[in-house]
Amino acid sequence: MRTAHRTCPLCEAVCGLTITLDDDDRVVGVRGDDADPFSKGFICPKGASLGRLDEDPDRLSRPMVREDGEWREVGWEEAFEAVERGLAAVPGPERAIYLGNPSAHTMAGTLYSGPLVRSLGTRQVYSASTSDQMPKHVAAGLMFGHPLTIPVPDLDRTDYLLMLGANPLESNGSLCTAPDFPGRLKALRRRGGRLVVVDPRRTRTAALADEHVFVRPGMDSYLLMGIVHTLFAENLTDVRVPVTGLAEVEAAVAAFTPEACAAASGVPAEVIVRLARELAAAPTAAVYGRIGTCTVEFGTIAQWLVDVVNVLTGNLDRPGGAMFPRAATEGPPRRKPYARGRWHSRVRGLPEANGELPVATLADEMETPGEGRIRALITVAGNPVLSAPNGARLDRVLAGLDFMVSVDPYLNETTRHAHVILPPPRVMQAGHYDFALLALAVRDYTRYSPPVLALAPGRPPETVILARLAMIASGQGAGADPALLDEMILDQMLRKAVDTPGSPVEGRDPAELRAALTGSGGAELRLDAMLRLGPYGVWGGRAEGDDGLSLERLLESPHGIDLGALEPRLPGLLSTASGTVELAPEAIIADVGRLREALGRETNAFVLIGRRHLRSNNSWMHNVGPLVGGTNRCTLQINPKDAADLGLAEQAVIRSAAGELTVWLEPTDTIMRGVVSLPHGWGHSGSAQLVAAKHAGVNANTLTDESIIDPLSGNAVFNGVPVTLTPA
Ligand SMILES: Nc1nc2c(c(=O)[nH]1)N[C@H]1C(S)=C(S)[C@@H](COP(=O)(O)OP(=O)(O)OC[C@H]3O[C@@H](n4cnc5c(=O)[nH]c(N)nc54)[C@H](O)[C@@H]3O)O[C@H]1N2
Ligand SMILES: Nc1nc2c(c(=O)[nH]1)N[C@H]1C(S)=C(S)[C@@H](COP(=O)(O)OP(=O)(O)OC[C@H]3O[C@@H](n4cnc5c(=O)[nH]c(N)nc54)[C@H](O)[C@@H]3O)O[C@H]1N2
Ligand code: SF4
Ligand SMILES: [Mo]
Repeated sequence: MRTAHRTCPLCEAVCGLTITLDDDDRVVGVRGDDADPFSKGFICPKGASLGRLDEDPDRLSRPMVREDGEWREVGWEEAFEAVERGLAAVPGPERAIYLGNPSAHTMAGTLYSGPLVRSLGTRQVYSASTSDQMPKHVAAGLMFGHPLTIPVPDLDRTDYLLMLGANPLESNGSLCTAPDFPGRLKALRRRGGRLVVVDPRRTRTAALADEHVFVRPGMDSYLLMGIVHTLFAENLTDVRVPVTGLAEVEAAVAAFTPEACAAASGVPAEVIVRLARELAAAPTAAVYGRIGTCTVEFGTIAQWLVDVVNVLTGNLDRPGGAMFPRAATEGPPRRKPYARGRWHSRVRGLPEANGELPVATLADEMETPGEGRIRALITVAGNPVLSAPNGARLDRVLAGLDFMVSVDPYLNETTRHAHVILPPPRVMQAGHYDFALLALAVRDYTRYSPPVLALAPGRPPETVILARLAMIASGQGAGADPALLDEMILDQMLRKAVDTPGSPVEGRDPAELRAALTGSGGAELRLDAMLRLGPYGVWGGRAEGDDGLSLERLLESPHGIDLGALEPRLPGLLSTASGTVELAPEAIIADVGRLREALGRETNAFVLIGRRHLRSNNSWMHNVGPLVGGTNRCTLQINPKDAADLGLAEQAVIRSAAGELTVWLEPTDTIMRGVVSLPHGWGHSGSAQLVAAKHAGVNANTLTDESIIDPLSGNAVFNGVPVTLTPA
């Protein structure tokens, strides 16, 4: 028996785990790591099942090639040669890539998807971001100058938290990295703070709050507009950071009186006014909006308003408010102002955001004939057949591709359309560093987890799989040495650092710096370079001498290192053209017109929203017994009064503009009238996941409509989908 420590890679909470392995290297126990200064022993059922998930016999252990409808296991060299042939037949602009959610969690995805995208020579770049948080990036880019300059609520110090469209008691938090989110919310209440949750469902998070406010799906922007209107009308604004556009915001919200906003959002006017007064009066307060406010038709407006309120109440960038983390691998200061819409999609003319096109138009781009039609697709850690709007259409269209390669541990609803599947090794065999999530953490903290288990001989880590794909895509061939790519990237990074005036290594010799780096393999070397150059690094960050960070230092600290509470960072962090927080970006103010026009719009009798469950994660954790056991979770929640009015009993047929499903009903008074909720990630079919097949459920994204998006970000609309219901 031995124990190992590593970070859980399964959600955004970055919990430290203590893993017990037997002499045959089988995982016999997983518990929370009490010595982790950030997660302090917290663990959830998914983390506790990591061993089972990792040892799932249905995970692919060798590459698969599909020929004439038959799957065949092949060796790695043969698989990469098949990829080379498949990609060579398709010119760059007709190749596409889709990066799924786990690619934001793996070192492979965070370090190598950039080089892979660039080597493909295409603008057909898609990811789960446009099914998720793209409105946040666009709002942050326009207001703060960079799409990753995203503030997080200072959970541990705030006196008042207004949370919209998030349910961290199930999700464990998102765009707000906070292990033991539930415990942190309880602590907020214990110290006398107030928690208000806005959600069309009385969730477990809402049940824990001081107050729960029902809102009509997709309509949070009205609630927030009403709050901003009140802050101006009652002279409650207290701006403490440098801003431009204050007068424009005041003008833009003029029409959004609490009364008008109440009618549109379903939140009574007196509640809107009271929330505004409470936010202004609280010693410190933070507004936090998540998936329920992003995947809606006014998603970017909602994200903008969240931070407008944080600014107007004096809470942006102050302890207890909404603050900007300082990650250990943060790069040099961001200087270039944000730009979006630099190019547009071929078929629907939709603007790019963050270099990506909306996943809502992926099927159009594969299906519509003409020059530039997507003929080859790479998927990395994604299952868009279950996760993207109108997944049923994607399922049909993927079958028509000339070539598709998937980097994924499973043969599932999406990867079954691939010609080649390249399976990454087990989680325990991969090193882990949360580049993305630690930049959104409620405390500055760092932790590296080296692989717990060695790789089988000849089996490439996922970092190498992606590096080799990048080299194939750029024409260097299946035989090219992936280490050359790493050396090129390291060389560029170090050269840039020594050439940057004011950098801690300005004027030094890149070769000497390169020689100092340690680590086994390109990913560790790159991590070492980023840590050393970063704000706490040995090469001259904040700390002195031995206290500076490097890979070596992290390896000596297997439980992680606390880097302290968040500190104010404005105006230095801003990269807007004005150097201030731009409160009234032109594009957003123009879009407010759309929100105003929709004020008096007639609403559909029933709208659909989603939900998450603690023991699940999107589509891919239904193959582990302990995570799917118990009662069926793929049910349509409906208010019992609505079910009675419609004469619905056990099952119903639900229809939208995109499709229809027969669903099992779960009547519950926790959901507001006129709203029904179905979780996504189910609808398992054509997959080689034998446990999941027994708990198949239905694909909620049969109902979501890819023709409707949030126009500024291109984000998909999953919440507020008009539906009708009839007895089955
Ligand atoms: N209706 C509706 N749809 C939604 C949402 C919703 O709320 N409602 N939520 C959206 C959101 S927020 C997201 S993020 C998307 C997610 O969308 P996707 O990322 O497309 O879907 P996932 O189900 O997360 O699929 C993850 C895939 O990665 C594979 N995988 C797991 N671990 C690894 C690994 O280490 N390496 C590699 N290469 N692959 C791995 C899994 O086998 C699976 O195939 O879904 C979106 N879809
Ligand atoms: N257990 C578990 N954890 C997960 C995941 C998972 O699938 N399962 N997925 C991970 C991913 S990819 C992400 S992005 C995060 C998401 O993390 P969260 O944003 O916390 O996601 P949810 O738990 O879906 O909570 C969203 C809430 O929004 C509500 N809602 C729906 N529509 C609206 C609306 O219009 N307005 C308002 N105010 N509320 C609305 C829903 O009822 C739901 O309670 O979770 C991550 N963690
Ligand atoms: S909360 Fe997230 S990171 Fe923590 S143990 Fe559960 S799945 Fe893992
Ligand atoms: Mo997500």
